Amino acid sequence: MTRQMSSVVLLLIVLSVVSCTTPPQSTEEALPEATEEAASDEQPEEQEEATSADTIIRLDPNAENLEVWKERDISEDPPREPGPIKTFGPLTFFGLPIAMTTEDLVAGEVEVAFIAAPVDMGSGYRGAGEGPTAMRALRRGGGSMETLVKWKTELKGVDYGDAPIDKLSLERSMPSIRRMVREIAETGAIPIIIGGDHSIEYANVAGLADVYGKENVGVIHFDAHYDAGESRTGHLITHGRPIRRLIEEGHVLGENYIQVGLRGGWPGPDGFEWMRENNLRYHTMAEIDRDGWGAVMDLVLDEANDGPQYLHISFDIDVMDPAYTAGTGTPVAGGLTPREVFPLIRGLCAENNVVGFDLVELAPLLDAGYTSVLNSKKVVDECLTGVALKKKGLSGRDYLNPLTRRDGRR
Ligand SMILES: [Mn+2]
Repeated sequence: MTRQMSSVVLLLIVLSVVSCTTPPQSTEEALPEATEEAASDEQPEEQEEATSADTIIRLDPNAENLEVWKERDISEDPPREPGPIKTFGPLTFFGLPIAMTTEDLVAGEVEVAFIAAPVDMGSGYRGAGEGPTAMRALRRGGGSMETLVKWKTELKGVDYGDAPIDKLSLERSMPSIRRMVREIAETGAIPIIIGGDHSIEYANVAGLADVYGKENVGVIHFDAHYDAGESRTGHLITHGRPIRRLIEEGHVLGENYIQVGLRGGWPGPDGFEWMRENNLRYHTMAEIDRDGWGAVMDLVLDEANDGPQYLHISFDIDVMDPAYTAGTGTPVAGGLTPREVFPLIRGLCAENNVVGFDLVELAPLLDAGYTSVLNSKKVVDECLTGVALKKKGLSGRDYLNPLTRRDGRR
């Protein structure tokens, strides 16, 4: 079977234009009644809004007329044996070889396949669409002195190209991202999806559930924001509501959904009530401030073990403090530090059967000094180090290589 792999080139496919039928509300209308101070902390586009049924913009992953997936034209390609292709010069995630087809994944016994999902229509603050470009471009700053394990040596990884999104429509972009995630997962490889805004988490987790079964995948969701909002201006999916969709469509059980890092002005009491009614587990910055990071980190690791067999991690870089990830569309003060995030991510990926990972909301045009992309890349690096540790039998949340820490002799 010939698979259409969407390489970077496929992004240039001209897609038919979908007209948005619902005029956006003005920011003024969308703002809740609130004090000036509270309003300034909240993102207007995150506000809840009841939408009447006749203005809902359809989100039907099975509708053929919403499918923008195209067969890649391989008629001009030179004949070759299937397998990963090493590149010399073209930028790929972590400098990995590229794969164009599922045959390449299978022939290369690929264990980790990166894709880009350069969506930024779901944010309202454009720029996250360039996240994958920045992640591919950053060549420096790798390695793990903590473990002395090189995941690129231990795991077979590839850059599987870009999902063929419709830059003018979130609704049309979800099915093709979901299909690509499914395609990777069906080979047994771990899809690593680089966004793009957080709307893509819906497609990512739904795609994993297509393969591993509904309610068989748990999710750890790192975010400053609630991301379980109701529809907004007719949109059932934006970067503020992937969780709501995943729970309501039954892909993930609420009790297997764990949020970390919530802070700022969203949600209000209704959102917390909704999470409790649906048995979601959450750890706010208020809890972390009260109990300390070590205690909450151990709790998150324990909760990840207390769930279904498969785990997806969704990492919104705005969970970190804007001091470390200024390059994001909706920053919120008072977040996690890299020193808190990195060992937790490494531990989660070392202890669990991680079947998917996404990193979202990196907006490199707002990223002064490369700090955001450097920290973002390290987050992915830490997870894959964890996956490699698990493969080597060095599992355990606290593993550190004995050579790289004080051993009492000196
Ligand atoms: Mn988010």
